[in-house]
Amino acid sequence: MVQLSGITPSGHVQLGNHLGALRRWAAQGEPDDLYFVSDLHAMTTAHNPAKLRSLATEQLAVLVAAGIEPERVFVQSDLARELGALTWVLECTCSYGEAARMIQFKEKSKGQAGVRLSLLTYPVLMAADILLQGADEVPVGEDQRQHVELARTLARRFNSTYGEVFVVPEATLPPAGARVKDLAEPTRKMSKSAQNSVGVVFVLDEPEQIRRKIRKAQTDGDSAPVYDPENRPGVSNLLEILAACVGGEPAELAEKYPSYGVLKDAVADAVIEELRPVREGTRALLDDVAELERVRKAGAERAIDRSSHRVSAALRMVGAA
Ligand code: AQP
Repeated sequence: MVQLSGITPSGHVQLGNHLGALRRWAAQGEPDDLYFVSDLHAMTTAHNPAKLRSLATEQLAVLVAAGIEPERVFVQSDLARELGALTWVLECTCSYGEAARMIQFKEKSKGQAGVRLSLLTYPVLMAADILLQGADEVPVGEDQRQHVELARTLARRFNSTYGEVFVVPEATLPPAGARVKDLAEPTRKMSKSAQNSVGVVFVLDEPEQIRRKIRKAQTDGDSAPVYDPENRPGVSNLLEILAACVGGEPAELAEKYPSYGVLKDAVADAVIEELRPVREGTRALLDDVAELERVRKAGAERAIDRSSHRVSAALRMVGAA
């Protein structure tokens, strides 16, 4: 079984990415699972090239520092030749209507001027990511399910039209985990590309920054902490973060803390300790340019070795090589 998951360098890695994804990826430890930095997906809307490059490098370092074996990690654009060729073959297997009906495209393009064509076609690139690696399972949230469904359709159509090349992937639900909310707007999820970062804890924030952000977190005004996600999303978010870091149930943890001040200090301590090894490991890797370059090159070579036969076969079967 090969599982494939990605993280997009649309901003600095935040606490939610760590608790909801990276930490689990590192713990899963299945030898064939693959994790990648999807930098090509960060280009479907206006982007800054230098920033994209540095965020992709940073994310690679964060993935490795979070404990994911370097053998299982790669940067998407290092496979640009293979993915470019396969995306084209898959675009020639996909109808315009199938791409245009993607809900994410409709939502993200609505009312926008100068929408990039790549916003329409990026689900086909995503299909290429999946099919190139022969992934059996793609754990995704609800918003990405339709895209994995498209990858399934294209794999089946290709296989039945030209011959068996692709594994037909399945969208799986990631195990229920912490859904971390923005500290300043606790009804929204914490996001690396949030307009306002006061409520976002980044993995590379210094301990004092983390403490400051948590002290300022919105806590719904009542005097004692109670776990009630519906009516008290701010304090409930803090309790969920604490539970994700130290274990236990949020409702039980609430009883241990008589005031918001004490709770916030405990959450800050827990988050600082949770992120410390990732922050220190990332910084060390970013300082060791040669080592990071070696990890990146080795990851790319392995990912290409494992998968390039599928592009060659697909091109041959469509009559293009
Ligand atoms: N707040 C969150 N709580 C729990 N898990 C989260 N993830 C993201 N935010 C939270 C998980 O992180 C993984 C990688 O995310 P992604 O790069 O694919 O994009 P995303 O889900 O859209 O993450 P962001 O940080 O919100 O990015 P932007 O701002 O670009 O939209 C995924 O497994 C995701 O579930």
